[in-house]
Amino acid sequence: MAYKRVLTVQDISCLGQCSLTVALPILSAAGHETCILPSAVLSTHTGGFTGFTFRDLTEDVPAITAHWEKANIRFDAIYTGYLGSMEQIGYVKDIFARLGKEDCVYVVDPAMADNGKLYSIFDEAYAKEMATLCAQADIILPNITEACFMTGVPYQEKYGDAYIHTVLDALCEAGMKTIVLTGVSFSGERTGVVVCEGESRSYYEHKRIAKGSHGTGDIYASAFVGALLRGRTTYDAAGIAAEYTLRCIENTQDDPEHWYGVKFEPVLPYYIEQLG
Ligand code: PXL
Repeated sequence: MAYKRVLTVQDISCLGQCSLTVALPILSAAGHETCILPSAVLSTHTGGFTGFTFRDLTEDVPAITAHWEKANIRFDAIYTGYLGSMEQIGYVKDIFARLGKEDCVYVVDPAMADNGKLYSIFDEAYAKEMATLCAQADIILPNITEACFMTGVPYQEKYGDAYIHTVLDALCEAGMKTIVLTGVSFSGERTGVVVCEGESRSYYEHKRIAKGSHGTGDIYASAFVGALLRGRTTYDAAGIAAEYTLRCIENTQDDPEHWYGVKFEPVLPYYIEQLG
């Protein structure tokens, strides 16, 4: 098995089972060397907690990346999630240009919004800037809300096939390459992801659990990148990540005290098994 070195850029939410606290264990479980660049340190994530601390690490990024470049450190994949500031989007573009190996895979999860709303620290200007980063990635993993903020397509809670094609067309027009559009649900019982590679659009559908859960976008993206770097196709990696995320939610849904994230750790053996 090829041993890949992946860099992931996202925040450390000290408590909350999202961003780096899920990316690092999931990518490690997939068998990859996982390097991290923390974009910010928060006491908790921002979804449902009040009074959280937030230390923006933007200032530290240039020195860290300059050190890596000087030490000749390069990555097989660079995968970004929740960033701490607008300025960091520019830094990530620079990291893409300088720190990827020749066949590096660039994956962007534009983690900034859900259910029709931007997360608390972001605004529309950030979303537009994020769209320019997504256009530089090989693969992006937006949910419908993020896709709408990046393209200006009005967000709809209920939709059919035609709406999803409109959203994907708008992303393609904005220069996005391979798109894994998450949380695409045409009925109460089923949900899924659409994998769009040029003209080809394929839907991976699975059981839907009505209750929304924090951090599942990050779990999904991390499991996707882990599977992709194990040589799976985009569509297969999208399916493996979907099944793993579903089981993480199922493993948590009966515990009302665990409202802030999902218990993904006990399900890691299932994920590893799927990777073969
Ligand atoms: O799961 C996305 C995420 C990541 N990081 C922070 C967040 C959120 C979602 O709310 O607040 C800090």
